Amino acid sequence: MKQSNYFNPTLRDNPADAEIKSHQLLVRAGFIRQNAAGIYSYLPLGKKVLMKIESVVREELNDAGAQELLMPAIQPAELWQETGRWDVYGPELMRLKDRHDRPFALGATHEELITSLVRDELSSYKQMPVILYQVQTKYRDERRPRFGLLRGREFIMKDAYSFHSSEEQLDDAYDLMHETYSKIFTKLGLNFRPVVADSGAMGGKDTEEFMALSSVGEDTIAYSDESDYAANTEMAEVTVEYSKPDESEEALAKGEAETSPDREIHTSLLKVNDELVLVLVRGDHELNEIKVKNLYGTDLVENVKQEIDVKEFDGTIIADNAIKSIVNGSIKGATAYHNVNPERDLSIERFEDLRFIQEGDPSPDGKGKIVFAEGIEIGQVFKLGTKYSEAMGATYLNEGGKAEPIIMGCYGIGISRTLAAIAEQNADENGLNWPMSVTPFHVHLIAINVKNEDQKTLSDRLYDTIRKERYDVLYDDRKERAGVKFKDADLIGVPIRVVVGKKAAEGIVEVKRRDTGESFEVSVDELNSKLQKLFEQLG
Ligand code: 9G3
Repeated sequence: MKQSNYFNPTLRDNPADAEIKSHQLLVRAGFIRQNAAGIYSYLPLGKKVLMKIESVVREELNDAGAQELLMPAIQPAELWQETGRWDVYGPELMRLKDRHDRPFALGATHEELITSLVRDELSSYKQMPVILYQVQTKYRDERRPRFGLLRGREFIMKDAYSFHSSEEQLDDAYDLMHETYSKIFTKLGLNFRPVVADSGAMGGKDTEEFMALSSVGEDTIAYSDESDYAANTEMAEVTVEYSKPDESEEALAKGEAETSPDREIHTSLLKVNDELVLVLVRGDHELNEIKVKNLYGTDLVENVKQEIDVKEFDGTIIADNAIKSIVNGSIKGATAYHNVNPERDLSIERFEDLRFIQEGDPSPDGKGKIVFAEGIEIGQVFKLGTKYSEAMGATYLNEGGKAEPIIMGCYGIGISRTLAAIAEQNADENGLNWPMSVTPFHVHLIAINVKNEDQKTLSDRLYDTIRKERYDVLYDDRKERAGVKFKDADLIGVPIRVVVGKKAAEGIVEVKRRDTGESFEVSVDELNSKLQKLFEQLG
């Protein structure tokens, strides 16, 4: 492709609303343009990368035996009413009316749609297992779209759904998709980790997220420095055993006393369902309300802003396990106490794991210590069970001829989000830097001075000979100064650059790697073997 007529508007400056480098660079390098908040156009360079990511995803999914289909983005409201989700989701679910005033949703995801499809088609255990997938545009009206493609209101997702006649079959599909995702993200050159995303109970893994490590990620991962244990910090369980130091217990006294944080008792008053519960955590820890929700099996947990006197409180008191380690502790606030010995002075109903895990805590699998990292969620795998098939009457006849609800799994990859994550992980201060697996072009050919006959002739010739080797070549044949061409080439981030300059007459060109900046002078007749070697290195 010759840049002299390529639609690739590059910019010198960062767009005002772009806060992270992948967003800044994708706009400046002419890969995307915003049309509205969280809504983007992919220009030719961006579209080429999207297609490469999709082809890696398709290759691995097809290899795994999944079958590609395509569902509509416009979904009849009735389907979402059958599962009750029409009323569960608020303004995030984009809705519209057709010309007959009938209500529709713009697809945020496709569980309802796919279940309505299979309930008419899958009727026997003999037809399962089956994994169906699509690559489709999704719509979610995020309150605060930001970070470019990382959190958009229209985005591209590969969503897959699996259908089974037994839990074992679902487990096999789940494991197969987990393995397939690892292959995909490895091929895309991402630094990623699968993360336990559901109730931290090890083994009961029915939801995992694939996180691309990045400081701009919105999720925090707790992972072991010695094993492959990794979980969302809100899910990670704390397995520290606490015991009381042998220290003489002083008499309880009113009033404040200076103690170290690990001897302080922090109280949180919560309304759980409709019951008041006082939760105690040690001063150097933080209450994890998700764990309170999981403990009581409810989402109805809210903070009650009210000062209480723990000695007067006659509701339920529960404590994080670390409270067991406190001797002569202190409680601050309106009604302060010191020399508090929790098990002696407070009627604690139960000790549980209620705190957020911290860096340095032992990994729950007993191997190594916990380290934190930010991550971008680029994929997720779910065991759905029969939630949708029961709600929508999708049943099959089992071996005994009895109708059973179909058992389902679902598996997503954020395609456009993955593009941004790859950009985020590989970019440097000069611009984008694409791995060979997704780069929009393999070689960036630059003629320094197209008015110079030697340079122009040689460049035109190389443009043909390099493409004959099946390389995709972006040829900068513009009447621009060298500096402009190099800046644009750094921005766009094609992995290998061939520069035709002053030594064209001697048949010498420069070959340069975008990732390391290494450059080599090469004679024209060695060029193709040099490119071949570089390709092997860059994989
Ligand atoms: C909605 C809206 C937002 C949503 C959902 C529904 C997230 C919703 C969860 C999933 C689960 C899996 C298939 C592919 C992998 C993920 N945000 N989820 O269901 F209406 Cl507005 O999407 N779906």
